[in-house]
Amino acid sequence: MRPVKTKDKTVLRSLGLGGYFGGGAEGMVDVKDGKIVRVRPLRYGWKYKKEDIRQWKMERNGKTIEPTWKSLPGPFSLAYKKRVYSPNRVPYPMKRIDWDPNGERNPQNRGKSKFVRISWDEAAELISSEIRRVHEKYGYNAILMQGDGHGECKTINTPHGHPGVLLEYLGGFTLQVRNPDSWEGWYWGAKHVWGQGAQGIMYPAANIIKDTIEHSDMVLFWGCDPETTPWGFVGQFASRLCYFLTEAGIDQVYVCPDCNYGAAIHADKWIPILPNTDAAMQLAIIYIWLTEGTYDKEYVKTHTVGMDKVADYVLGKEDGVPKTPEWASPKCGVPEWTIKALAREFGAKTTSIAHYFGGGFIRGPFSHEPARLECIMLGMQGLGGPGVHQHQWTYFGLPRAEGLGGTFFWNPEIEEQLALPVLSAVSAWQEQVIPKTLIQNAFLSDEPITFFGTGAQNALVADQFIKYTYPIEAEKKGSPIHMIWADSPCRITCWNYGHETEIAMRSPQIECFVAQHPWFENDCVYADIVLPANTYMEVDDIVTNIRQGTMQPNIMITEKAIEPIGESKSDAECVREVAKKFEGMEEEMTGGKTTADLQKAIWGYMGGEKLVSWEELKEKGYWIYPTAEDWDQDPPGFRKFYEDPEKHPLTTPTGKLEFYSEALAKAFPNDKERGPIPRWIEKSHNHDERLSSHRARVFPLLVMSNHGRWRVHAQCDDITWTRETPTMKVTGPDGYKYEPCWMHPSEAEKRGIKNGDIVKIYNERGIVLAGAYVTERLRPGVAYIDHGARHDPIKTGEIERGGAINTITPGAITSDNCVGQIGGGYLVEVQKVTGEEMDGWRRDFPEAFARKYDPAAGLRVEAWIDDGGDK
Ligand SMILES: Nc1nc2c(c(=O)[nH]1)N[C@H]1C(S)=C(S)[C@@H](COP(=O)(O)OP(=O)(O)OC[C@H]3O[C@@H](n4cnc5c(=O)[nH]c(N)nc54)[C@H](O)[C@@H]3O)O[C@H]1N2
Ligand SMILES: Nc1nc2c(c(=O)[nH]1)N[C@H]1C(S)=C(S)[C@@H](COP(=O)(O)OP(=O)(O)OC[C@H]3O[C@@H](n4cnc5c(=O)[nH]c(N)nc54)[C@H](O)[C@@H]3O)O[C@H]1N2
Ligand SMILES: [Mo]
Repeated sequence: MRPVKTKDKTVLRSLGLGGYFGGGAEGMVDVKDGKIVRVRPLRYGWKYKKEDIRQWKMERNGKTIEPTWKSLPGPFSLAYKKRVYSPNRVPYPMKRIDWDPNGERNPQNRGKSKFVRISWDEAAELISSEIRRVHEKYGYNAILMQGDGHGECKTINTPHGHPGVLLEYLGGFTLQVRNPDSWEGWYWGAKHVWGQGAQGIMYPAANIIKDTIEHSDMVLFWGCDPETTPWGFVGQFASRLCYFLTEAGIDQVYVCPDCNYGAAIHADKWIPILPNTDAAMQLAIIYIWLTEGTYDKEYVKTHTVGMDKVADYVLGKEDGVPKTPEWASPKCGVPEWTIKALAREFGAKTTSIAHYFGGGFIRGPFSHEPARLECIMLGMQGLGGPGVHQHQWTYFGLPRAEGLGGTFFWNPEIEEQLALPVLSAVSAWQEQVIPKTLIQNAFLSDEPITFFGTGAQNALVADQFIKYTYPIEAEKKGSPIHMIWADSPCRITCWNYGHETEIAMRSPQIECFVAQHPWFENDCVYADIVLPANTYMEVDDIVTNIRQGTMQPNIMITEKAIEPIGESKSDAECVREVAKKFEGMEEEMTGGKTTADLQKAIWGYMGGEKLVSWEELKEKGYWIYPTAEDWDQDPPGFRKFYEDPEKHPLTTPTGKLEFYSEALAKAFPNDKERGPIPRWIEKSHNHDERLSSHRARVFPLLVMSNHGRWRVHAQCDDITWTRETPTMKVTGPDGYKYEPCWMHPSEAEKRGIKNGDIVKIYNERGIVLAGAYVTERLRPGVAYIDHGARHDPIKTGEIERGGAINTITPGAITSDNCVGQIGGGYLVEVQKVTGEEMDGWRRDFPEAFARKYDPAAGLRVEAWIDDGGDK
């Protein structure tokens, strides 16, 4: 029998969903008859032999670990063809039916009225004439670009920021600055303790994995799930490493409210803590060390400042309250004997702490406090010494590759010469900026808003001491916002107080809202014009998979897999369609370069000639960096500082670990939330979200909101294969697939809730429907629901069916002088939704329940098209 031909071609992809930061989780895509038939891991040996690529090896107790010879993408990456062919794709340009730029704009109907098909030319004409009108009437700063967000790994067609390239040529624009969402606590807190690096997590991180493997007795996975979140960016190598720790006899202790997927497999001990109460337990650990003398006193003397002030607070000399385990236990929900045992183990054993990307516990109210306390704990145990580090588990810290360094991202030269928006999302470089956490305030308030620090992710710590105002002065062309161009329309689903954002999007001040997106979801619902962008399967590009968590860093040419779906265009092309309407602008933007020219130019910027000839790269499609011969010579983490703090100071004002920050004391003498030393804060005028609050009588559960195992934020909520798992969606009695809300059996029973029931999670900010998932894998006192479920409003600003929990997160920022966002650690109640209540909503909001819905993938795009998409 002749073998069946199962594919016509195989192309390469970087399947991580981090976006512009470069890729990871490489894959191979098989295409037959113009359709994607399967996505599979990349066999590194497809075009290379193992001998061609130097590999690394690490050892402990006679066991060894080395990279695998194929990539290990997460499940949603392997299922991504379902995302590409989703019934949720935007098929053609659309306009809201009752938005008329020459007549009534009906902003009050955003989120309610449907859309009609328009041609590409009409769309470009509408957008360009709106830009001209707004420029003339209000000036260029009246246009806001929302161009940040994660997304597919592309370079030339990078998911976010292209509108900014055009608007920049046309004069400028207001930038929505993406606050350091993953890093809030580290950025606003830890940076003041140890300086260093962009986001505030410990940096440099070279070789800390090797050093931990060789020297640590214990790793604390503190607010970390290595079996879930590494998937989003680089795949599953983090999992292998945890199995290796077990083999090598290194203890793994998990501190988290849920027995998360990593804990379930790898934990020697799980310590279930209440959300956002870590600071209490940390203080009690420090109390034990101080009273039992089990910390590195010599190191503290030579490497740190302010231990005395912290000790005064912890021992109760400052406020009369010693921060004992007995004091901490009712606050954090961990028995005092467990706290003591952990403190003693941590004090006696060589210990590192692992997070993946920030960690769930530093995105709550006052998140700078637990972050700073962790720096102090590590400092008290000799940070930088053998086996004492803070990890971003496998994201950083794997061996250095030869020749790595010449990358395209964050390279202003490339931005300038190739018109690629490489800097767009993370740096504030426009004169008028609005932090993403303050967007609704900006639209709803008549007063100017002020804030300390733009929050830009790569800003120096000095930025946090600068006061900014929006709008800037009129002489500097400051203006309130009147038009928005968003290529990452998921503010509602991923940021603070989404229900208020929904109301803000209806402000008459916003005269035109353009959303450019591959899928009709989330904020698109509130748009006036929607442009169909396409996915990485539909474009030629070039990407680097250089994240250290990628076991074999590489460059790859990603040849188009399929033709664009419907009338979609790449993000760059969408913007060029509009640019065509401005004389000479398209030529200006591209400099006459084709995609093929750009691929070669980018490879050149990366120092490509030194690595591999262009011809070889083109022919093989990818190039793997060998491990550097001298990789194990890099000093691990803070080792140089550890060895000689005078010669190798940190970047803090004193050059030491600042347990007490003189800079904060001077700049913000009246700050009760972020003082010069970290403290336990029961409540403030910004946040009253503790179980001790009178509010907890009505809202007695604390929300934990992780990063979805089966999604990357708002991405991939429509993948049919993963939606079948009960931890991704709970099928309600009405057939709708609800977002799971985990509850402990004791909490469920109290409320008469059974597994599979439709429940409502609510507080003063609104109601979110979910499906009950009753399990002992979550401690009592907590309601757990991931962020990012697809927005499906029943009543705008009030009731949400899709499960987008961020519609009811607090609107207030981290604390007075920190424009960070709150993801979890706030109060709610959960109740069973009765048949009567559901019937009432069905009666009052019939259009919300009549939307075209497909349980396998969720809402279909036709749900929002006026004629049901029949035209
Ligand atoms: N409750 C809670 N909230 C949180 C967090 C939490 O822990 N709890 N975590 C926070 C963190 S750390 C983060 S990073 C943010 C993430 O928030 P975002 O980065 O905003 O989330 P994403 O959904 O990954 O990406 C943004 C949008 O880009 C779209 N996109 C993807 N590829 C493309 C493309 O090629 N072109 C275009 N035009 N669009 C594309 C996606 O579909 C999505 O709508 O969420 C934050 N929110
Ligand atoms: N599958 C998948 N992968 C992703 C993403 C995704 O959305 N999905 N997002 C990507 C992005 S942008 C980021 S920033 C990273 C995020 O990576 P992480 O920051 O590591 O992820 P989180 O899920 O927010 O938090 C990790 C764990 O913290 C625990 N936790 C939650 N709240 C608390 C608390 O109050 N105290 C303590 N001690 N523990 C707590 C939970 O067990 C949770 O599993 O992941 C990246 N990778
Ligand atoms: Mo993030």
